[in-house]
Amino acid sequence: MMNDEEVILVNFWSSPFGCRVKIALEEKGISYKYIEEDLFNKSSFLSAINPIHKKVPVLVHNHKPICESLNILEYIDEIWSDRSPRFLPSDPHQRAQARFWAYFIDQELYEASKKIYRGNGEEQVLGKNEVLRILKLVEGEIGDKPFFGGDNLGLVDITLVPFYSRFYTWETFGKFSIEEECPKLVAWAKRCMQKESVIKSLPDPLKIYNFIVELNKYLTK
Ligand SMILES: N[C@@H](CCC(=O)N[C@@H](CS)C(=O)NCC(=O)O)C(=O)O
Repeated sequence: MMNDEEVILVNFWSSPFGCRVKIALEEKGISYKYIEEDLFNKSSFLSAINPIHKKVPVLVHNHKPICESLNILEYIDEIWSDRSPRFLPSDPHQRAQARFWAYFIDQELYEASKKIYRGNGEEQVLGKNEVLRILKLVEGEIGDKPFFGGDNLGLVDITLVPFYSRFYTWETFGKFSIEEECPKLVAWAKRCMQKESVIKSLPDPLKIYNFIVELNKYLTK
């Protein structure tokens, strides 16, 4: 990386979306400045760099903002294409498949999981069943490879693994075991946890749990 390049990540510590960007930057060995955004009192800087959604993460590369985590992952892979690993396969069909699964996870998992820790009774059961349905579908895609990306982390791995630090919260609220239902997926997550990039980027599951308990109280005040 040229020394005059400036890379800034604007994020909130618990964000699974921001966690994706951290892992991607770590995997590529890109040094960056981290700015923690207060989502309860958003800065004018956030409004300036993400005027449409005012959400994190935002990557600011040489003063140019890039929004939406999956978009940021592809940007990182493209800009630093000379650095391994490549997050997207070179074969067009495999690349389209990787995008399909990354977008499937992105569109389905977070919303379904919220029903487990925000909902009660029937809604909670619905959330648990939806989460398991999604995880099982994704689990079916890994085959015999160590990672969805093959021997290295790829787009699908980086999209999904941040949610591993939320499994404890989902399981505690929903009273179920993901490992019992999706053993292959949990084995994959544990393999990911052996990567320095992932260990450094994932928040502590207990800290996430405590944060969600407090957030629930705040939201129902
Ligand atoms: N689709 C977006 C989702 C980003 C997102 O939902 N970020 C949350 C933090 S986890 C946020 O900024 N929330 C603030 C808000 O909703 O006002 C992405 O992938 O980057």
